[in-house]
Amino acid sequence: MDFAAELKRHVARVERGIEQYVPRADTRPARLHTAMRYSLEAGGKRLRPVLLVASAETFGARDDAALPAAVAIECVHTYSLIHDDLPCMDNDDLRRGRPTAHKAFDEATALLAGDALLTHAFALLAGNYPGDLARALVRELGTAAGSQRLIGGQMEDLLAEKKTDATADEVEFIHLHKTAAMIEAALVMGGLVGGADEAAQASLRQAGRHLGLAFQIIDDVLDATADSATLGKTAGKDARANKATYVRLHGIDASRRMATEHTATAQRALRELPGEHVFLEALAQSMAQRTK
Ligand code: GRG
Repeated sequence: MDFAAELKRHVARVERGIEQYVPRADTRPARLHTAMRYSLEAGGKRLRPVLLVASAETFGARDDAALPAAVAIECVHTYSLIHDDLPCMDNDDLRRGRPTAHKAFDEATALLAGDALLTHAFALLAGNYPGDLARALVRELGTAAGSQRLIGGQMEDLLAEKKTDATADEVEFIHLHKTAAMIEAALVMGGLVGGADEAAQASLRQAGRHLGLAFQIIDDVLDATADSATLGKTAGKDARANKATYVRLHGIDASRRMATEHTATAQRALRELPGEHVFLEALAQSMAQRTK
């Protein structure tokens, strides 16, 4: 398998899906739809939708069946970035190599664009899948993005900034909920589209949990070691904002070792899946080696 070519194929498919399944920028009110597309089209890595599409393919999903779900998860992810960058949260000026949405537009437009991306995701799931599958996908994404996962992780992250002594348990909670929940959901939603059975869904969940932790640990390491131009977002912010991170608790070398261990655990879970999962395993490896 040519990993780079496969990745390019999946990313191109996701970009095509975004073009197809999100209202055009000139849809009234154009300012809102322009802002939604501004953030969506800023060129993120598309990790979550690629995981979703690749997971669905592992279970033999027909071509493009996973696209609406892939666009839905990228919409929710992008909403979370827009809101995270707002002055009332992380107050950041740079995202995906561009001015953040509230800098390029204004705070109210950024807030509404985030809200609209979040709600659009669920309309996409409800409108593009048959009853039982739509219900399962809505439940999976709604749970992953909800108060006990993504939003809960963000809340604890903000609370931890006010403390000087975040524990390993608190850091793991934040990262499991703020980061791993959506990566887990991407794999499981792909499995649902492809008709994965309960056992396979459990393996996907286990893989997503460890992939998500590895991804966040690398994110912490990159924040401490890479520059803003490479990352396309402000580097070195964690230390300045007193963030509860793996690097702060364990140091860079131990954090890198932990990321390697979580990646290996995720790959073991992927090997339990039926069907062809070479691409997913290679993607896990490339996530561990990423430089941005
Ligand atoms: C506002 C509800 C709410 C949640 C915000 C996404 C988020 C939670 C915070 C952003 C900061 C952060 C470090 C989050 C952890 C998840 C993460 C690493 C997000 C960035 O994902 P990438 O690297 O981004 O996949 P791209 O731009 O490539 O899609």
